[in-house]
Amino acid sequence: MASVWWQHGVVYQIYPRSFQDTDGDGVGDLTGIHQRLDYLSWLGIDAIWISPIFPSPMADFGYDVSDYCGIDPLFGSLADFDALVAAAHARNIKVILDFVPNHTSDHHPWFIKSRASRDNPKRDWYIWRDGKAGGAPPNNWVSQFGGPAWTPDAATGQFYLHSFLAQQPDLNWRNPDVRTAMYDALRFWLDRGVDGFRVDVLWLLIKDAALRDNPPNPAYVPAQAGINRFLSLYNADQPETLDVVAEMRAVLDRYSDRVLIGEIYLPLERLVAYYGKDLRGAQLPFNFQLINAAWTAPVVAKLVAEYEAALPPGGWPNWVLGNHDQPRIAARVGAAQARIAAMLLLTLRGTPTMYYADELGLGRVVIPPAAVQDPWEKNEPGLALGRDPSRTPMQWDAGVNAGFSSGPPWLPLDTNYRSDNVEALRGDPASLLTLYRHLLELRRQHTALNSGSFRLVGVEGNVLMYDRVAADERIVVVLNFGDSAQGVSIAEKFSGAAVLASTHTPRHIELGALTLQPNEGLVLLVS
Ligand code: TEU
Repeated sequence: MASVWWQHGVVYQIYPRSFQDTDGDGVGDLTGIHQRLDYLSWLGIDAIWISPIFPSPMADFGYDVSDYCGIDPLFGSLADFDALVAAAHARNIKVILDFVPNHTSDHHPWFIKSRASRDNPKRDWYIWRDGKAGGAPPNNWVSQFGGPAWTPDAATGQFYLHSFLAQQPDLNWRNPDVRTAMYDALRFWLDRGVDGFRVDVLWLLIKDAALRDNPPNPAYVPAQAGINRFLSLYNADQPETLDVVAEMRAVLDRYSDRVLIGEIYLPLERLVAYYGKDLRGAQLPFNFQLINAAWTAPVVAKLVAEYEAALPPGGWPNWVLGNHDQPRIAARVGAAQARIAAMLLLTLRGTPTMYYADELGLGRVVIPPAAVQDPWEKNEPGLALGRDPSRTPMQWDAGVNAGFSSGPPWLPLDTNYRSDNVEALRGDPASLLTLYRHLLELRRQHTALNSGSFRLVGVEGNVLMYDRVAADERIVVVLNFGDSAQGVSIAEKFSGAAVLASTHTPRHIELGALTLQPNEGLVLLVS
């Protein structure tokens, strides 16, 4: 393998509250992740990205950080963290942390000082402005979680900006002292052996210097989240943001083999700018296109081709099917197509990121109103914006609380956990888990899959075909996005092909003719 680990490897996202609890409080912890490393080795992933584990009041479940250089006692201690990193590295698993630079918690000592007085040295670390006459906020910006992005603070009579909850005040990234402090935090973890960072809302860090009003969004309808009322012209994706990304990258580049991943929800042409000038930006600006795409072969073919074409020279692609903010893939496309999605994710060119429990086929877990946790759901109820249905506990076995915790879990388990759990599915040759593990193994074994070229072979009806080629091997992937059988006319090209993987019962290819069964996908070794 010519490429580096974050190129040929596979990232697995762990939502730590929901992976494995070891102290019975119903919330997962670092020791739990440590104890489950053997599962991750068995599965065959290369790196774990752990959602935030830092001290936090948990208003947004860790995305409100009150100390960038510690571990919240809910998850364990720094000693537990060091032990986890050592144990992961011993198994050749890299550890990626979640860095949340856009905002802190309102409990962070920096913000407590900043709000204390207008002349406090930390005042300018956050974004404070006078309201308009009559007490209106400084501008029309909306919080991602509903309501105005400004909250008045009685102590000093000004408003502070928060792109998310009022408990998540935005840092002022135009202030050089903020940058220095945040880069120090990165080094704190890099020195402890962390292999990289997934950076939260990277495209939001810098705001328009004049804080101008956003223009209304002509396409907005009231059934949408309030954030969609305006176009994010002045509160997002400002040109100076790319300077910050380059600076973060420079911090990582003082260490060997580290990766900078950016969470960026932007249209393709803007997303690829985050690779940076001369590729000195994020190595992996998260590519979320599969998350909102209509699930058909023509649509997916088009978006893959456009993405490949838009990449800067040398820019390494990546693919994401889901995360802790999105409906799960099986909820979006159904159980049969979740197998196609797995095959797609693990055979496209570029680094795949898996989301925990997607390999078990978890769907949308029903959360009774009284059990709702997500602050977004609480702020904007009734719009189905809640993220709890994708954050439920990992299902390890058919025992008490699915083996997740000895105590009541913080979110309910899926009712299917007695059958759909790791212990039951790992022994079943037809399970999605078995398919994931097999595809991960193939990806590791075949240079064509982990580092080879990509070419769109064609689309026929609802079947997508592409190939991956390395020096001495050609692998063809054929995916039926539909639920009816379909013949594929280019089958003669597959003569002599060996089936490396199938979503269905292992089968061989008839010479000169190939009819895909409904929802069937095949990975073929052609030569
Ligand atoms: O999410 C960023 C974010 O903007 C999401 O809310 C996203 O826009 C939405 O889910 C798209 O449908 C990050 C974290 O991933 C999220 O969990 C945090 O709540 C948020 O930032 C604030 O830190």
